Amino acid sequence: MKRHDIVTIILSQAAHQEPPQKRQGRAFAPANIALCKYWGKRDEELNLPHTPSLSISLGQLGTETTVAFTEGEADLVTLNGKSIDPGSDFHCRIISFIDLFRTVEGPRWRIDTRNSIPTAAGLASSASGFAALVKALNDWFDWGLDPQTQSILARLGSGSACRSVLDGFVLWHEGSAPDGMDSFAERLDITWPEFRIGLWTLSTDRKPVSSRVAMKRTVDTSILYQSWPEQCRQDLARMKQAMEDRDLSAVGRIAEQNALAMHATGLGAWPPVLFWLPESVEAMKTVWMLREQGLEVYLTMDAGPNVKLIFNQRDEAAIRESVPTLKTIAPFGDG
Ligand code: 2P0
Repeated sequence: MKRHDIVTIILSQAAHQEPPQKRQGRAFAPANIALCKYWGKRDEELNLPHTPSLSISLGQLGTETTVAFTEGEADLVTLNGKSIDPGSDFHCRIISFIDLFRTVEGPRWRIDTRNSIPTAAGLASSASGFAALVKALNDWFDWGLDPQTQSILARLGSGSACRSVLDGFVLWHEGSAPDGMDSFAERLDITWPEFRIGLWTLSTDRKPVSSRVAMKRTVDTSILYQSWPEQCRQDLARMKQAMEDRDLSAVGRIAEQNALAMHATGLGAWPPVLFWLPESVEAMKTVWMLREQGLEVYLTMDAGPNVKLIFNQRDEAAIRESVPTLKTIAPFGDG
């Protein structure tokens, strides 16, 4: 099944199918951090995962996108006010995605994106980027699609983008249907005002291997990947319960073990996949030292060298003493 087939099916159910009546569409989507990770696809074309995953959306931190027609001869994509080179991967990925929603003959489009997070620093900017784009298209064309359906469209741009369509704790159902219509994101009905995520940025350089490539290599060659799907499902069930119980130590421990297991599958691949810098290892040791001193702080890491901390509001000041550069997010607002 091709991405275009899925878009055709979904848009046949949209409230409006005509060209946009509004001058532009605009939307914001938050970045998200997975607490149980998405790592490995059963379908590369549709970004269908081998496992379910669970994330926290980062409130006001994310991507704001505007879409409109342009008078120009060519499509225009801007990022934080600067136009993007049409030969770049970023430009190609966006154009091949918007081509799913338009005909070759029509006017060209202008896509303006603004990120409040460093692009390609392992802080999931492609997730908020594709989620904001789908939400902006839904606004522009007045499709009236519900969040679940928008999450399916966002997934076609980037897997983790399906979780960025929603706020709070978000579960991405792995699904089993070949067309992926049962692989969508859903918000968990849990509010936890004291829950905090800390972004410990160690490098904003572009990563040497993309998540897409790293995931594929891991699935294809890692001697450790076999155990991953089962661990993920168990972690996810325990994590959901721990969230319902507002049990920070359980949530933190499951998230940290899940992240380190994901990175271990990469080390088992060939050629090995390692996203960490020496500074990442130092940061991990700092977190473990703080825990030995009695602080409830846990870590998670994605496809990059940066470390994200999980803690409770009451420990923020103590953690900040050891990590002064930490950027703290209150995903449910200040509790
Ligand atoms: C996650 N990551 O769950 C995991 C953990 C990175 C590590 O989702 O190929 O950019 O576009 O579906 O979504 C990053 O992968 O990959 C990711 P594609 P994506 O957040």
